[in-house]
Amino acid sequence: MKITFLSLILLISSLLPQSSEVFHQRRETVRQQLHGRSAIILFTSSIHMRNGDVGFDFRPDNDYWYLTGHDEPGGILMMISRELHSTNNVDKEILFVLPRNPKIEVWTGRRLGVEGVKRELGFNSSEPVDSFEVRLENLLPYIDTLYTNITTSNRFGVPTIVTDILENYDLTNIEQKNVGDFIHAMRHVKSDEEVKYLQKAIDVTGKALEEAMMLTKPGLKENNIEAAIEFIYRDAGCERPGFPSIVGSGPNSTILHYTKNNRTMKDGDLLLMDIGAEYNMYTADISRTIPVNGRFSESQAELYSYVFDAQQTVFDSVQVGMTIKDIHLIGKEYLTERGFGQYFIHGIGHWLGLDVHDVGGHHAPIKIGSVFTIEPGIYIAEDDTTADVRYRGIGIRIEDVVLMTEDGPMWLSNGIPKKIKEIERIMRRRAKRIR
Ligand SMILES: [Mn+2]
Repeated sequence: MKITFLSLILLISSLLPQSSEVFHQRRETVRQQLHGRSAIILFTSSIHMRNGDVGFDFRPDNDYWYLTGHDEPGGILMMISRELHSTNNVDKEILFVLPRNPKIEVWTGRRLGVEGVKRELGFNSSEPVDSFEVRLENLLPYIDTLYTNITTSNRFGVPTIVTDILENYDLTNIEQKNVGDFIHAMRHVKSDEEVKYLQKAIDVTGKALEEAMMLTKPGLKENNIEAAIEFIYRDAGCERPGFPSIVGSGPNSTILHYTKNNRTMKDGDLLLMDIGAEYNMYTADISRTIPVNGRFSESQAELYSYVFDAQQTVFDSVQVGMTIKDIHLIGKEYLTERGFGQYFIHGIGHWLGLDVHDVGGHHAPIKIGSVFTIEPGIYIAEDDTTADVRYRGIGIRIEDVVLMTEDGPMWLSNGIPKKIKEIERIMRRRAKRIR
């Protein structure tokens, strides 16, 4: 392809962070669905302490991020319905943030603060988090429905300023609902811009997998490969892995979410890598299974071809309107017909986006703009006497990402080596590399 100056500019600009206008538009779309005396409170977590005075790395809550684009701990978004806004003199939306504080910022880095939020995130109204309690206290008598993003899985991250209010105030006349009712349907369908971020995350993950194929050999440890993978992410400007990298060899290939990654790889092992770089908050999720010595054994190749063909069969039958459950049954049936259905012990895939297991659920229909994974697998533990001895200790998963388009399903992870011959060819190249 001939790259002109203009197309180069477009290529670069297309990967800029989303503009504040995108987030503003999303809030407007949410507000159109907010009726009567209702309000939304969306929080993002504070820093969680890891040990002593060291905190875990911060990453914003996805629903919060999706509506604000604010990437700092401790923020709270308050939005009210149009009706409430027109009958009361209350701001239609306020972003509460940690205020500027030079004495703290010299330790932990610059904050946007109230003025920065207005200037850079396009909010008309922003206040320090300390004002949140009074603002909510004033609002409560006027509302009958309160939408929040507090769920059972994230409730430990809810700032105390929110939990205190929910515990100490009389909310018996207020129905509490999950804000996901509005936001998750929006998050499910990806814009062109979101697909570009996902594509970048996937491309970098593919590069990392090729690098892993070139490095892997008997005697190296799983963590050597994990380190090479995550080096590529950071080197390419990705923020972090979207989930803990799974790099499991030999018997560890049959453990679905193995993340210790510290075993020495042996001749004859398979190595299963299930990994994903995160770029601009969007995560990839790709799995490849490779032979540690560079050549699949006969029984490994046999099971690999079943998994490979199961994945392609599912892809070939995917249509708009099907659910993840529907396509799961297609993959399950394929492997069952070959005698290995009982060793396919997880779902065929999931939605992908800001979360690796993105919002939507197994019963939501595939739409144009849906992004999801197809990841059949066969896992036969070393001591599984239900399988022929030559298959024991083999764990295989192949996972790729699909975008549903008007012309049908499209692989977003096309080109990452997957066929047995491609993988073996790449692994022969490792001999030429110095390590
Ligand atoms: Mn997955």
